[in-house]
Amino acid sequence: MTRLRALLWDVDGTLAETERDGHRVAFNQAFEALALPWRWDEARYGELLRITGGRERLLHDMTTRGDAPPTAGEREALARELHALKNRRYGELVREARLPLRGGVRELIDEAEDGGLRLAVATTTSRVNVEALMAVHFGPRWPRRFAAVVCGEDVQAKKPDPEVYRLALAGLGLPPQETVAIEDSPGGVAAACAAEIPVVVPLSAYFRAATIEGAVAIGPGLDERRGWRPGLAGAGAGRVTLADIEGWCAARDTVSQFG
Ligand code: XBP
Ligand code: MG
Repeated sequence: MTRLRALLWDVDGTLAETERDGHRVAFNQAFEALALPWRWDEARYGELLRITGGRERLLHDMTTRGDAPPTAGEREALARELHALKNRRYGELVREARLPLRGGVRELIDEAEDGGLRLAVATTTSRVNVEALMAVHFGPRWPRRFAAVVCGEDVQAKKPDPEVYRLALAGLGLPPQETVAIEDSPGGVAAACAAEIPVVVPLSAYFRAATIEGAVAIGPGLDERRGWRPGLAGAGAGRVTLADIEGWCAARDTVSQFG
């Protein structure tokens, strides 16, 4: 059994419910700030999540609206302005402590560090958003704890492209089989799988009913032992531990779930 040497963390939906309670809310406040009548309710935002990248999401949404600016250049400029406003407001929401870490995240991070594993971030969100969230939850010295931090600006192609994961592996100097990704979305799982990294999926609010291919384990959250596939021994009280994750990854060596 290959020993795990690093945990690779997705951010949005995995570390915290940032999409529903953070980015979506901040996008709507940006629309309001520019006196636009547009609003994204939870259902519409859920549909839009298949477009990764906030600016790309805005541009896509504009193609569906009759009241969007007529030229590509104007739409680009508006998307840039809205995105900057959204990110500023998102940072404020984070600093107002509106976005707690999901259950079991801090415990697993601490356990991994205590066990000598390294940590990385692999996300397609903007770096400024990652920095805001991490500083609030892990303090100003958080970059010392994360050996590689790869964000949306660092890649040519966002998830489901595997580039973000390949860069994180290069930053860590590790082969994929010595790492595991923690992801919440089909696109994120596809990205990690394409980089040959085993993936554990604590489903987030938006993806509870999603079809997810290729993960080594899927369940309701890292703070819950019940409801995981494959199941966990002693599925009573307690959280998902590093030993559970190592077990799932080892089982994947013999029973491929990637086919
Ligand atoms: C999440 C995303 C991002 C965020 C918004 O990716 O797709 O676009 O919704 O962030 P991940 P930006 O789950 O991989 O972190 O507005 O900064 O793009
Ligand atoms: Mg995510």
